[in-house]
Amino acid sequence: LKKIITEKRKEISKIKTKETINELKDRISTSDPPKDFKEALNGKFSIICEYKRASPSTGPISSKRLEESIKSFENGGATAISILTEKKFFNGDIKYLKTAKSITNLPILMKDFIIDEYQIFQARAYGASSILLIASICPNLETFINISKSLNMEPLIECENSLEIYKALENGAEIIGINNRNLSNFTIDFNKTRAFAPLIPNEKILVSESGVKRSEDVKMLREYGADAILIGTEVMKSKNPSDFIKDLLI
Ligand code: IGP
Repeated sequence: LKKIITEKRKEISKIKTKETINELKDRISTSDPPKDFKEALNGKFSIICEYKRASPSTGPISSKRLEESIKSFENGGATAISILTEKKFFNGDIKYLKTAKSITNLPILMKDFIIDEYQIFQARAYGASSILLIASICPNLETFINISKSLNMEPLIECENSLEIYKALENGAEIIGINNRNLSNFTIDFNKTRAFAPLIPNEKILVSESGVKRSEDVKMLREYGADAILIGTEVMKSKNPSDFIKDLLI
C-alpha cells in the first residue's frame, strides 16, 4: 500500500501539469450530471462488477476489452460498474471511465487510491458517478466527502475498523464499503462484513467488497447484512460473465 501511494504521488504531480484542475473544472461545468449511485443501489440487493485487468495480489487477471466486459456485466444484471483506473499495479487507465460512460447507462465507480483532491475532479471530468475513498489513506475524509458530494458523486467509503466507520458516518457517508480482503496480507475474511454490518444504520448502504466466488458467498454476505457486493477477479476470469452474474443470485 505504501508503494502504491508513493507511485501515486509521483503520477499526480506529473498529470497536474498536463491537465490543470481549472481545465478539469471547465470540462465539468459543461458535462452531463452523473448518474445517482446511491439511488441505483437503494432498495434492492445489488451487484457491482469491477473491470480489473491485474492486481498486486493476483498478478494478471484478464486482458478482456473494456467494451466487451461492460456489455456482459450489464447483460448479467449488474447494478453498477467499478473500474480500476490505477495504472502501475492494476493495469488500469483513467481513460477507461470515458469509454465506459459512452457505452453504458449504469453508474460508474472510479476505483483508485485517492490521496489528492485533484483526483476527485478528474473522476468527475472523465465521467465517473462515484469514487472510492479508502478511509485509512484519505488525508481529509470530511473535505474529500464534501467535494465529492458537491460534484454530485456520492462516494463509497472503504472502512477497515469501527473507528473509521464512525468517522465516515459522522462526515456524512451514505455508502460504506467493507473490504473482506486485508490490504496488507491479501487474505479474505467474510467475518469482517459480519462484524461491522451492525454498526451501519439501515438507511445507509453497506457494500461488501472482495473475495466473492460463488452464490453461497453472496447468500452468506447478504445474511450478514450486505446491501450490495463488489466483485472483480472472478467475474473478470469467467468465460461467460453474464451467466456468471445471473448464477450468483441463485
Ligand atoms: C474486488 P475481488 O476479490 O472480487 O477481485 O475484489 C474489489 O473489492 C477489490 O478490487 C478492491 C480494491 C480496493 C482494489 C476493494 N477495495 C481498493 C483496489 C483498491
